[in-house]
Amino acid sequence: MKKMHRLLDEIGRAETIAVLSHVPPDGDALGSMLAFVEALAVLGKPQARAFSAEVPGTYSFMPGIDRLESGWEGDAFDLAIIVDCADARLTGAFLPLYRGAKRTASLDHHMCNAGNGDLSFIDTTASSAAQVVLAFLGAARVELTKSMATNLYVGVSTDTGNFCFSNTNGRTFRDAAVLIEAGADHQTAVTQLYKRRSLIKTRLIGRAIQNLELLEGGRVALMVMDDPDFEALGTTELDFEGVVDYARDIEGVEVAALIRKIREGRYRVSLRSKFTADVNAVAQRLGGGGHERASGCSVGGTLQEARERLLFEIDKELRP
Ligand SMILES: [Mn+2]
Repeated sequence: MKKMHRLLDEIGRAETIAVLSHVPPDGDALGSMLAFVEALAVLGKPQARAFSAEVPGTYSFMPGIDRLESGWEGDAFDLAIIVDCADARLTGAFLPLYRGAKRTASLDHHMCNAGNGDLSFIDTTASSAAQVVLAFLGAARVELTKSMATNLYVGVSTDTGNFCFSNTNGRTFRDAAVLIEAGADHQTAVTQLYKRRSLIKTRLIGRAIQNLELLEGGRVALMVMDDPDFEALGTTELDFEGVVDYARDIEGVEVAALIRKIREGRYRVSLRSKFTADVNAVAQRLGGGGHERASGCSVGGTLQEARERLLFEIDKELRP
């Protein structure tokens, strides 16, 4: 709390303030930035600016999203604040802005945050950076507006897979309750974030499901997408996000994999597991990595070779 007040002092002294996060931004990065920059106006700094080189279309509904600026020039900022960012280098094109600022501060929830900034608030018990921002707003006695609440709610919701991931805890729900009571537009957020999908992506999912096969007595589900499949659909890289989950969610399946061609002789593999199999180990043995329940790698060779190597490695993680 004492440290939070030191940040308030820094804000008070600064004439020019920039708020930054990682690129490309996710819901937590955007929600944390937007709520913070709005709060800075309440704290007497309406000239504070927030930056993001791009904004994925999914988040275009977020209140105040248009005030994010994609570039800057001019003098060094008195204070640069980064949110949801374990490493300042993740700010991409804004790294010179951050490095050039006279003072820096960081608000984050990542375990691996090395403590960027002159002042840093790293709270790994928070499921999202939005909750670290919420704690700061509480310490600063900034009254939550409806738009701040909605933006922070988007951060909490997206970083916890809408309250499903293992980082969801009691505090997640307590903070979410505070945001809902402050007027967070939870219905709009949920509809925009989770009930919206392009026709192309919907068809891609259909195609992937059509090509799905069950192996190992139904414990492994494999989706293979060869290029004619998705080229015909006009998909982009982003459309593949989450497709493999449809395979994982089949009853009895422990490991799911989506193999798709990225170029001749090279296949991209997305891996998911449900309860016990360590797909991080699978991916690492194939030169990739990730988490125990979600990982990825790329495998060379013909489709047949890639498939065999992958299944061989998956097999080792299947407990009898
Ligand atoms: Mn986050």
